[in-house]
Amino acid sequence: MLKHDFVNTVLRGHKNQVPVQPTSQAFAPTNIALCKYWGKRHQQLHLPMTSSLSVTLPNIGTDTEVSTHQGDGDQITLNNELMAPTSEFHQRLTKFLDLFRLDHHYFQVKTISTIPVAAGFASSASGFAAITLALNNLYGWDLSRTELSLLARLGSGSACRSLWPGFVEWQKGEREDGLDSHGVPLDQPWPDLHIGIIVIDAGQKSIGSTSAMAKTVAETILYQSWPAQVDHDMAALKRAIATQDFDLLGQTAETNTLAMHATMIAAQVIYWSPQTVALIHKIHEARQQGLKVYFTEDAGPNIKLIYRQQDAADIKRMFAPNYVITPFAQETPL
Ligand code: 2P0
Repeated sequence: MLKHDFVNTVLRGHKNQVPVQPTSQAFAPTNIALCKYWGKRHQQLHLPMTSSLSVTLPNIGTDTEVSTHQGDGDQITLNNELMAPTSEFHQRLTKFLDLFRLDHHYFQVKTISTIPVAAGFASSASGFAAITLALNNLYGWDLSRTELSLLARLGSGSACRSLWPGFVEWQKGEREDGLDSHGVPLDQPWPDLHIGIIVIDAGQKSIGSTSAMAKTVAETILYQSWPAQVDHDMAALKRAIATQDFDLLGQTAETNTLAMHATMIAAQVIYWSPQTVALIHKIHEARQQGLKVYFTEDAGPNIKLIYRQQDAADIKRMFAPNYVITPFAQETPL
């Protein structure tokens, strides 16, 4: 009920009961956090313990088409494959759609992930941002980006950062009802910034991030240090972005990732593989030799390199990233 009340509050004044068009389509990009979201203060409303800060990856995300459906349940396809109602994908999306069944019909949802299947990073951020945008069009709600961010958050916390291009802060908010916990764009471009994704394992992770973060919060006293780490890192990242201080940006993002993994390792959640550790050593050695390269890592073994255009050729030669993204050099179709 809590989630329904939240949705009703956000939709107040926009609440068309019936779709204004038969079908609608939307794209949303994925994002990578430089200061991580790790731990909730409210499970149902996806309210985070701390703020976080990400960069949006233009063109890598989810394309979603949604229409109403007269069958006896939601019909959901992912990359043209019909999802079984028992699948985790179907169940998670249906639970989200339940919040918007204003006239009690079902939905047909066609989802195409433009995230390469082999890239080994989660698509829930772009997925829930895209379905929120598509529903907004379908019902003609005409919501602001902030309101869309609030709704997308209910699908997956990190989705609330995927409504804008560039650097986006998810402000954790203070209110119990969660109406002040949403993305805020920084609007400060960094044209030569590169993200290089190194795929170590593209398979399903051993434990999903939702459970992993709950376990970390519940089971280790090391987590108590996390909010202070984030306060420090958020301030440093904002300073780095404002002054284009690349070393400060890279060092802070890398330290923040290591601190997040330290808290989860203390709770017996270990996403690192031997290749992850070897790669971290290789990055540190390259840096000692003068190459300006840093990394970040999410809830999985894969590594994302952070570097600039001037080092792109050396990075390609030394690390051969599987995917290279220039977040500010490409237009984000939002
Ligand atoms: C992040 N991650 O900031 C962090 C870093 C994973 C590691 O946001 O439970 O899939 O749906 O709110 O959004 C992954 O968490 O979790 C995530 P829920 P979500 O990108």
